[in-house]
Amino acid sequence: RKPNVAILGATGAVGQEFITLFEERQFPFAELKLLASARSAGTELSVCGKTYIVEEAKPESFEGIDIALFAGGSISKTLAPEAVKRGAIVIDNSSTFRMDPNVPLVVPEVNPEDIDTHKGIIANPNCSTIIMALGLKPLHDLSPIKRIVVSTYQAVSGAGKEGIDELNNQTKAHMAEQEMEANILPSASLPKHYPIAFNVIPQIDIFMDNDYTKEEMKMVLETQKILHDDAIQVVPTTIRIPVFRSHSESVLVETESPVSVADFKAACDAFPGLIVKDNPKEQEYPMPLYTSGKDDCEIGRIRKDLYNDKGMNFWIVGDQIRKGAALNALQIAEYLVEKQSF
Ligand code: 2RA
Repeated sequence: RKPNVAILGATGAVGQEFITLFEERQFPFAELKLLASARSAGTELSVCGKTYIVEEAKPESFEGIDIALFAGGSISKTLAPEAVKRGAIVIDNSSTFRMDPNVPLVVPEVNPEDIDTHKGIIANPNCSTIIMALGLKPLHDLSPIKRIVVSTYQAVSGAGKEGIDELNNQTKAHMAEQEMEANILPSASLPKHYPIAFNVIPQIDIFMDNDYTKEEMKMVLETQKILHDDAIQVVPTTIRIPVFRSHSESVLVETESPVSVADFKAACDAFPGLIVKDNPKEQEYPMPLYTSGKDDCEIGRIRKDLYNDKGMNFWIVGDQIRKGAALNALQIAEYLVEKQSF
């Protein structure tokens, strides 16, 4: 049987990506409901050649729905329990339920077995965590990971359509020798904003009491949950750069015992969703311009720590709207459909 599906947040960046992926992957569905806030209700969207009218999301919208894909945002908190109450399985891209012990947090290539433990809600990890997890898992399988030091280079589309508009507008203003206006980054909710065009901002989301940002602490806690090991040390620095799409990450990992570059590369090669692009002689390495719009993440610059034989260094890049959000969620839905478990 094919599921009845709802997409909540259908008009946003992640929602639009769900629609593109439905078409590309020929995701099987019986009925489809496109939902959004009252502001976007009435918008017409075409999915797989059929026109749908976006409806305002209400608790009753989930009546008869088997799988509900939530694109993200604070609305998940109220509507996810309502959808579950009505029999839907919610795959949620917001951060609301990620650390709830009753909610599995899943990257399908890494911990698909956790999907089966769900009690109605399955959480999609944060984009930077998902992309890093794809590089970590093949290494973790060769020797357990003890410690990670990661710096991210995150695209403006991680901050939504407003982030994209801001980089565009600031670039145009700068080229026209006009003042750049900044209202969104580093975080729209904060009083102070900086231009991202021709700049780098070492803050993503708000600061926590320990002076790490919320985005950084997501990388710590979510990585530990996905890899089922709270003892893994993660030391992150998350940075916004003036790139439209695809996050990049420089990752230094210490494992329990030494792993050779050849073994790690072979494991990455065999790992689903990961492409090894690593040929220094030919200047081949992953770059965000070339991973955008693609399903797979790319890993390169693989080399040993210069001073520690248990240390492995790599650079990983992935489309954060696709694998970092919509695709990851849809892969979870595909798992449920394949198992007819909805
Ligand atoms: C960002 N990680 O890039 C966020 C989006 N979830 O801002």
